Amino acid sequence: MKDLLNLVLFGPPGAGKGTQSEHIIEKYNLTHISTGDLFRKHLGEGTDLGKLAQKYMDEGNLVPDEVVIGMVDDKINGTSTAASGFIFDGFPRTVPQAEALDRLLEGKGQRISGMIALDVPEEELKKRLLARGKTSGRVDDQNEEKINNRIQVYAKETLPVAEYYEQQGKFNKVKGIGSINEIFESISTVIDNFSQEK
Ligand code: B4P
Repeated sequence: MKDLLNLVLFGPPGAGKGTQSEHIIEKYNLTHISTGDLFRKHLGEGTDLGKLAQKYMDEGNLVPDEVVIGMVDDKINGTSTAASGFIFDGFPRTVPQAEALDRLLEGKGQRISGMIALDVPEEELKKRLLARGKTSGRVDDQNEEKINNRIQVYAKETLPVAEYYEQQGKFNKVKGIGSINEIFESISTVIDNFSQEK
């Protein structure tokens, strides 16, 4: 199978992963896999998976690895190969998830092309999430305590994932403050380099 463009979009809660993904999928014709969106869909539909995820999400904790990995596996296998690759948004969030993703892709003769890590200071993250909480109805955006917990969980459980990709020479940091278009331009420059390296 030809080598596709498979990206990991990484960053703390509120860094703009979902926001930038919308632009990236359109420009590069990628299939979007956002574990946060998938869980919110299950939640909305009241599935068993949604009910299980809810108690973790509402508190800003991570959903257990085996649940997340199973859901991503299903999603990858259920996707037709018409797109030019995948963008993984908010996944992997732990090193075991990153290892599982490598194995899943390897089974399909694929690999991660690179990681893009959005860099945003903590004060700005809190401001953005509290602002979104006023309109989104998302329980996890609605008070400072939950937001602080998400940021702490990120530092403890998710940051090691950056190191995992750094060791593979796939880590790329992009400044995540400024206008959405400016940030998208920086991301595009990084992605165009991956494409040339392929
Ligand atoms: P996610 O849905 O991944 O949520 P997020 O980290 O809040 O989102 P993101 O960074 O995408 O922010 P956005 O673009 O929307 O996860 C939610 C929960 O699901 C987790 O806490 C966890 O419980 C669970 N979960 C998900 N994946 C998991 C996994 N792999 N393992 C275990 N558990 C998992 O941007 C935020 C705000 O900033 C928006 O309001 C946006 O308008 C604004 N914004 C964006 N860019 C901006 C800019 N340039 N300037 C100003 N504002 C900007």
